[in-house]
Amino acid sequence: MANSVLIGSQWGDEGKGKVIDVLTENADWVVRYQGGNNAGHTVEVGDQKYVLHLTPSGILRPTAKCVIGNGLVVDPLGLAEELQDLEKRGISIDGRLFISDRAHLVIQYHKELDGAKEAKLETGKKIGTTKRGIGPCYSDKADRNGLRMGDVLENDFEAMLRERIDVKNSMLAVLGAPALDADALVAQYMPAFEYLKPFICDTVPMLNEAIRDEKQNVLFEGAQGVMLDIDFGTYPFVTSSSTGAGGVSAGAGVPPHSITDVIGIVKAYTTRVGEGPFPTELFDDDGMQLAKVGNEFGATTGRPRRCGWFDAVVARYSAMIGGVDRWALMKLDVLDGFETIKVCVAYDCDGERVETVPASISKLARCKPIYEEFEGWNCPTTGCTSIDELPEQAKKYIKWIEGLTGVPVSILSVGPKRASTIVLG
Ligand code: 2SA
Ligand code: MG
Repeated sequence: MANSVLIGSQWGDEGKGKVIDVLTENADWVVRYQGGNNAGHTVEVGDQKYVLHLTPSGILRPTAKCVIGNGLVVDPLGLAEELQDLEKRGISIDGRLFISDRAHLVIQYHKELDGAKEAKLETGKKIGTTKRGIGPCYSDKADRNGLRMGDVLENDFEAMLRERIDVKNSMLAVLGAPALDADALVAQYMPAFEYLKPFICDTVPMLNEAIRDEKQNVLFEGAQGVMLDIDFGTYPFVTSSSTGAGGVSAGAGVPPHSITDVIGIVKAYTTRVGEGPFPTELFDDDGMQLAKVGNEFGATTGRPRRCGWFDAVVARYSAMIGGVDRWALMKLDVLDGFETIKVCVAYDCDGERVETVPASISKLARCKPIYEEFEGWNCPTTGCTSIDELPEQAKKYIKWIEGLTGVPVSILSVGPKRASTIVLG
């Protein structure tokens, strides 16, 4: 039995919710291991649409157990609201959802600091964060003064919280932002903590038991993408967690060799929200067409996404770091109407051919894509439910992507519905 991980292999928003939904069919456990509610995974089940920010997507499969791992930063207000909403919609969570006592808490001051820091940065330096307090919360974790889920179970938790609010108010003052009212915050947060308490536990032993059990499948659900990874992404225009396969071990407390299957998820083109270099970004009609047909607006913030052609340099880089075994190739149908499709096969940087993603963002910003062109299929693929039904050119495009990246395509998506996801093996 497999322990799989699904990792975003571009800049996030590749359609993880949809693939997770297919993969969870056989999963006994679904585990988030990094990030927070800067993620937004959209899953459509029948005529119902769910956008999950912190809850693993497996919650929509009644037999799957779900873990919010230690590597996450959890906004308790957001999580309580999300879970209550699921309960209202008839999804049972009791005995199925486990929140790591080691996961860190995002409190209002993190969100305020996120916003205030961004506001201070001049244009061109702004990260374009989701303002969910992600960076400031991970900073506190690294700085060893964060609050963790397990603290909520302690008798002196309220005092701990008040002390932190005090300290953060002085930081907000330095940034010229108004102080927070501790009484109001405590009153606002305590009901959420009470609601979440029964779900908080030590998730590490239970997960290790599950991964050792040959009869159980564990699926790790990545958020964001490798190009937003704190180490390997386009730093500093990144999120603050390890978004790749390497994040699983640290973010869930399981051994690295327990992962037996790495699935990288990519769109048939590329998108990015927020700031930072993006070599294949398009500013022309083709870019508009990708945005429009692909409905490229963020699930979390509603922001329009920047669009461009598929970047094989990025895909190869992600595959190399994560050890990607197979691709989930998403939104192929968005390319249906293009006469000509382009793919970036390498970069030209100051006259030199570059085959991998450089660490320096100023170098990456100078990288011009070297494109190869491909004749489009110019007909709808949306109704296709098997690879055989695809137009010949679309099949060739898939083979071409496989050749350029060295990784086989094993899941293909040609539309938003469950039936439009084709599993190739
Ligand atoms: P933050 O808020 O500190 O994490 O922002 C830092 C940068 O990271 C970008 N960012 C994202 N970009 C794309 N998708 C994101 N989340 C997906 C969603 C979820 C997914 O649909 O919302 O695909 O797993 C995401 N989260 C953060 C952000 O724009 C900043 O550039
Ligand atoms: Mg998304």
